[in-house]
Amino acid sequence: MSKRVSLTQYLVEQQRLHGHIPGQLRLLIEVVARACKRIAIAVNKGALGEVMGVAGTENVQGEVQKKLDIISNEVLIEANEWGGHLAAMASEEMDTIHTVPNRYPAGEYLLLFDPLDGSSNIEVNVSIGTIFSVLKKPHDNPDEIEPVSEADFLQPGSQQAAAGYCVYGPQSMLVLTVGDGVAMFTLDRETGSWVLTAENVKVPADTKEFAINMSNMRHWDAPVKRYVDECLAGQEGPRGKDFNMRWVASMVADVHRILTRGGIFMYPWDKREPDKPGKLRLLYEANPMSFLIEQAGGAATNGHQRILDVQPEKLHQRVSVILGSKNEVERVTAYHQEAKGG
Ligand code: AHM
Ligand code: MG
Repeated sequence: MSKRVSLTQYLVEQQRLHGHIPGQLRLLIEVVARACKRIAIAVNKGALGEVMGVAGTENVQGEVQKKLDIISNEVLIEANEWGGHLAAMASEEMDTIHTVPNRYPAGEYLLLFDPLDGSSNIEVNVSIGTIFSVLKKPHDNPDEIEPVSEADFLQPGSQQAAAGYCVYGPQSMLVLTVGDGVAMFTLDRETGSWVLTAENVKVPADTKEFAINMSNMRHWDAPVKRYVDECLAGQEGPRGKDFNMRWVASMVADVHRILTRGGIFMYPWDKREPDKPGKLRLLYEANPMSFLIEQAGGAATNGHQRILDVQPEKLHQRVSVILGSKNEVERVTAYHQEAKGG
C-alpha cells in the first residue's frame, strides 16, 4: 500500500522545507479543516438531519440565509475561538467582525470565510463548499496588544498567509495554499483524516472551456461579450477552435474544475446594478480563489487589475472576477484595456 500523508504531516513537512507555517498557522489550518469535516457531515445528512431549508433571516448583503449557511458559520466560529491562534474572524454571514472573546488568548491571525458557498445548490444536491482566507493582524507597535478592528482586515489579497476551500461533492476535498503551490486533500470518511491526494497542482495556460452565467449576457460589458462571442463562434471564428461551457453556480465547484483540468471562470460587472463592482465578494471569495489560482500558475483579474492587488475599502466589498488559465485571463483583460483605449 502506498504511504498516506495526512494534512498534519504535510503541514509539518512544509514548515521544515519552507518555514512558512509557524505553530499558530498550522493550528489554524487544522482547526479549519476539522470544522470543514463537521460541515461535510452536516451537508451529507441532507433531509435526514435538521439542516435543509431557509433560516428565515437575511445576511448583511440582503440575501436569504439557509439553515446550512448559519450552521456552517457557527461551526467555524466555535471551532476557531478558543485556540489562541486568532485575533478575529469575518464572514459573509456576519455584518461586522467577530473578535475572539476575552476569556481566550488572542492570536496573530485573522480568518475570513464564506462558510457555505453556492447555497442555491443545497436543495438540488449539487456541490457546495467553504472558502477561507488567512491574514496576519497588522501591528503598529509589536510590543503592545492592540485591539483588533475592521480596518485590520482591509489588506490586499497579496498579503494572505494562507487560503483554501473545501468542496462538498461526491468526495469532500480540501484545497490549500500557504504560498508554496497548491495541495489537495481528500476526506477519508472511515478514518476521519484529510489525506494528501494531489500536490503541485497546475492550471494549464490554455483551455477550451469557459464558465459564466450566460443568462446575464444581455447585461455584460463589451469586452466580456466579445470574448464569449469569439468562444461561441468556435472553429470557424477568430479563435479557430470549439469551446465547451460549464456553469455549476457554486464558485468552489467551478474553481475546483479549473484547478483540475483548466478553464476560465468569469463573474463580471454587469449593467443590472451598475454601482456594484460585481457579485462576488473580494475578501472571502475572490482573494482566496485568486491566491490558489495564481499559486497553480493561473491568473486572476477584475478586467483591469490583478485581483490580489486590489486595496479593499469595505469588509463586504464586491469585485468583478476573471480567473483561471493564464492565456485566456490575459486575453479577456487585454480586451478590457483595448475597450478603454489603452
Ligand atoms: P453565495 O455565496 O451566496 O452562495 O453566492 C456566490 C455564488 C457563487 O458560488 C457562484 O459562482 C455564483 O454565486 C452563482 O451566481 P448565479 O446564481 O448568479 O449564477
Ligand atoms: Mg459565496
